[in-house]
Amino acid sequence: MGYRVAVVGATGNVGREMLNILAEREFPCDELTAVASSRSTGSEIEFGETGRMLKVKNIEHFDFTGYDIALFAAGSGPTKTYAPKAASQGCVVIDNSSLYRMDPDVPLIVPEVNPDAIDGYTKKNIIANPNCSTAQMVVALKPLHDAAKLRRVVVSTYQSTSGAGKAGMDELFNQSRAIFVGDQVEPEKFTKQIAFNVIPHIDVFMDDGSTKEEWKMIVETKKILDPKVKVVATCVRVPVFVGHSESLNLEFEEEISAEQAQEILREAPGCMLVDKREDGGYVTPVECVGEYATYISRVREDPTVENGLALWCVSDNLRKGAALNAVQIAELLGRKHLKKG
Ligand code: 11C
Repeated sequence: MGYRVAVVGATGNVGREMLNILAEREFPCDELTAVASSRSTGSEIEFGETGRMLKVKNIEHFDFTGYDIALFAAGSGPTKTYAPKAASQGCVVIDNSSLYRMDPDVPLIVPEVNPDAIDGYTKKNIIANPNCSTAQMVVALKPLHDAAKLRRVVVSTYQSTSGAGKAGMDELFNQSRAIFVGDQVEPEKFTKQIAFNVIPHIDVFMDDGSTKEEWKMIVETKKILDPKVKVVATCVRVPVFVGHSESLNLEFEEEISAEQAQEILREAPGCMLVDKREDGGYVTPVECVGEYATYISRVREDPTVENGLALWCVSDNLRKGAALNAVQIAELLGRKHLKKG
């Protein structure tokens, strides 16, 4: 016996990946329903590469009664209206928006890092999925924190345009083409030209001069990993379609060598160490597209601080950063709480 599952926002970048990953991982679904806004109602979407087509239902009229799990990838606006409705109809919501992440009554889960925190989901029947930049970072940090107690993280991100949705990817494509043929380019989704450029600005500005993306990386890391860990982030959009990269500088309470860190990361859940210290012996975003792991490269000691390490990590932001993590949460929920069969 399997679950009755709804994917809300099924036609967007993340919703499509949710369907792909449910199919790839053979998530036990007795029923699977694609739900989206009225714009997509009635269209058909393939369930992964199974050849099975799902007719998209309208969120405005959708009844979640009898559904076990709803994976939401609909953005904060629709989530605010429909997630509480689904939760009150007895369906557990796993939400990819930022709306509930910092709610003390909603667990914020990365299964490799804080699986036991999921037990608190019953307060609201909602579980939050972190920001893509946070998810891959905490997967890399957790085993090192367990080994040597992390004190401070300095992170700079190199985030792909798919983090800004399909419109962000289209803008990169159209601008690149326009520049090649000598046409004028006007930024639309991004604040400056993204083709052949980098933009040190993701999400809105906060009063202290940081951006909301940077703030999310700080507060979400504290909630998932450890409230004592200090984090400072600089988040940058780069002209890449899929795959977020991060440069991390880490300070630990205890001594840890680069070699020890490599040993630990080689075995750690969700991590894939590719660190050959030679030309090409590291992972770049194009190589992680469609993959599950957080790839870690360039592990080295940072002699400018006590017990310091520097490293590079890359992951598919639509997968570990969003859809894969959500499906892993559903699997964890099934194992711990919603047992079937
Ligand atoms: C980006 N990380 O790359 C963002 C997208 O809080 O879920 C995800 C925003 C979020 O633009």
